[in-house]
Amino acid sequence: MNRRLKPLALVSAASLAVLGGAVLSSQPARDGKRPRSDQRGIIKPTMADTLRGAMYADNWFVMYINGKPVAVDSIDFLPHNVVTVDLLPQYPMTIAVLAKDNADPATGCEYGRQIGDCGFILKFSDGTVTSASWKAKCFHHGPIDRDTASPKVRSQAIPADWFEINFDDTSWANAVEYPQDRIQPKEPFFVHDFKGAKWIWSGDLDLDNTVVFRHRIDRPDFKPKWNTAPDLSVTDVPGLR
Ligand SMILES: [Ca+2]
Ligand SMILES: [Ca+2]
Repeated sequence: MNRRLKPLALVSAASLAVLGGAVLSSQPARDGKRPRSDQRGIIKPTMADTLRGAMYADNWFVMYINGKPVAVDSIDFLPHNVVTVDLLPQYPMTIAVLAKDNADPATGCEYGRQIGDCGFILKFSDGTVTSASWKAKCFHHGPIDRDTASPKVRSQAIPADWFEINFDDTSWANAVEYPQDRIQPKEPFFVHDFKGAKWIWSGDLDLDNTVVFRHRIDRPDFKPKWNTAPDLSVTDVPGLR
């Protein structure tokens, strides 16, 4: 069967327990060498093969990797929070993030007629960080001209395949990096490792309210140490494929 390995997100204690149970036969040998294949030639990944991702969005995000949803901000807005996730990497890795400010779609404002700002930052333990090398495109902007007395917005439909590996983002502008004192992240940011990562958004940190980011990581020398792929299907779960 022609199966394509996809990153596996492990976001709950239950899923961690499932994976932990699944890899018992593949724990590293005491000499520290990689596990040998079993009598069937199967080499399973271990948690040592995974990487840890951390994301902070002002105010909300959903992230896809190689076309699969792997993380969603579990808190829409307040309090600001950091989302961490374990990922089983596969390169090339296409990261696609849809991020939203806390903005009323009809006015672009929050708390009545106030203008709120935004920001997104990400760091993976493989060294992947957000920067101006990421692509960014705004799909909802407002209130136009900062007119909160008579607020109007400009929006366009997000392409249905925005998260797909082969989506063509070549015409998109690069993300803009913003200084941390412009973002003013809350306390959870400072208890996680985001060293080296940059705060990014599209061109207007105040008025661009819905933004899609995309970034591809190529590691041509990457060779998985495992030779298995999931047998399960998630197509019976709404929103998953
Ligand atoms: Ca805003
Ligand atoms: Ca905000």
